[in-house]
Amino acid sequence: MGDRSTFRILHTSDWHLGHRLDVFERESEHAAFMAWLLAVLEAERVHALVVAGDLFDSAHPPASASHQLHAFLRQARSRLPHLEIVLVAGNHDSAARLDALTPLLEGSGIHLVGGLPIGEGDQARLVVPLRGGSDSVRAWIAAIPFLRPSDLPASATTEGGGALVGAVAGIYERALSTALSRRHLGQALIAIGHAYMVGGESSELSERRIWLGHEHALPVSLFSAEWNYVALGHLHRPQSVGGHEHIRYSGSPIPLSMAEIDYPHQVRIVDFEAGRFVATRPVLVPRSVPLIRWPDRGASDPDSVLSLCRDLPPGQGIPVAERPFLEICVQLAEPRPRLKEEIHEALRDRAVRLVRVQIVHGTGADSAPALSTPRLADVQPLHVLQEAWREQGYEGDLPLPLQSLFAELFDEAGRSLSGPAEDRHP
Ligand SMILES: [Mn+2]
Repeated sequence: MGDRSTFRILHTSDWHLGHRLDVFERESEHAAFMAWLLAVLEAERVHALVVAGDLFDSAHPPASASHQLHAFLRQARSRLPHLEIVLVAGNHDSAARLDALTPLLEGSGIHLVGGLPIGEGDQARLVVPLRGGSDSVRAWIAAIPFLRPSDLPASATTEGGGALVGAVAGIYERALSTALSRRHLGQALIAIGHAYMVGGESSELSERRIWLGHEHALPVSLFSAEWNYVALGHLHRPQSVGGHEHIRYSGSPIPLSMAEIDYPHQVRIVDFEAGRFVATRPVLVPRSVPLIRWPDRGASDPDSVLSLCRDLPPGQGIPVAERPFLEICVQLAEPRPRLKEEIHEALRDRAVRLVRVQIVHGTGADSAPALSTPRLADVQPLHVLQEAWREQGYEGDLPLPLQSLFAELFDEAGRSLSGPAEDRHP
C-alpha cells in the first residue's frame, strides 16, 4: 500500500545551461534560478525534482555550464537529502555525454538518462521507483529522454508518419507495462517526454527544429490514460496539451530568446494523493535580468530610438552580467547607412546589453516588413546584400564591419565610374 499523504514533484525543463543571447552569457541568470529553485524545493517540501530535457544548450557545453549542473546536484543532495532527482536528455543535449555521468550517480538518488537503453533488461533504468524520503514507493517514473532516430526501428524513420508515431508509442507502452507490473495500489505513474506535441504553441526562435518535432508532431493519444502525469519538455512556453491538465510543458525557467519575454516563466508543482493526480500549480521564476524591447510592438523611428538610448543610465559600476538585454526595432523610411553605428555610439557606456537591431524598411503604418516586390528604383544595394546574407542562412543581421566595408566599396566604385580621379582616397 502506498502512503496516503501528498506526494509532490516539481516539474521543470529546458534549462539550456551554457546559453548565450547574442554574445552574452546567461550564467548568472542560471545561477540565480538554481539558487531560487533550491529554496523552492525546500519550502514546498518537494519529494522529487523532474527535469524534462535540454539541460544544456548544446551537445558540447562550456565547462562552466557542466560545472553549474554538477554543483547544483551536489548542493541539492546535501541540502535536501531525501529529494530524488530525475533528469533526461533533450534534443540539445549529448545523450552519450550525460550517460557518461551515470556510474558516478548510482545509488545517489539522482537518476540521469541520456540515451534510450536498447536491451530488454534496461527497462529498470528507464522505469524508476520514487520514494521521496519514505520507506515505501510513492510513484514510478518513466524517464524517457528525447528519442533520436537511432532509438527507433529503421522502419520508423524510413516510412515516417504513422510508423514513427507507432514506434514512439511502443516505447511508452513498454515503459507503462513495466511500471504496471511493479506498481502497487496507491503509487502514481509518471512519464517524461521531450518532444513536440500536436497543437503545441512554439516560440519561433529558440526551440531548434527537431527531427521528431515540427515534421512529426506527436499526438497526445500517445499517452495512455494510466499515466497520472506527463512531464514534457521542448516547448519553452508553459502549457497543457490537448486540454489535459495532467499532460503539460513546464516551459523554460528563463527567456531563451526575445520572443519569450512576454509571459512569466515558471516551474510546476504537481501533487498526488493515494497515487492519483490531484492538482498542479505554477511557481513563477523571478527574472534576475530584465529583457527589454523598444518599442513593445511594431517599430519606432530612428531618432526617438536614439534619444531613448541616450537617456539610459550610465553603466559605470554595474556589472555586465546585471545589465538588461535590449532589442531595438527601427522603421526606416529612407536609407540611413550609419544607423547601427549611431545606436552603438548612443549606447556606449550605458547600462544595457544590445542583443539585436531589427530594421523594418518602408513607411507603411503596418510595421511588418513589406512583402511586395520592390521597384528597382527603391532597391538599396546594401539591402540587397542584407537579403543575400539572410538567404545564405547566416544568423542575425549583416555585421557592421561588412556593412561599412560594402558602403565604402560601393562609394569608391561609384566615384571611379563618374567622379574625377583626384577625388579618390590615396
Ligand atoms: Mn529547449
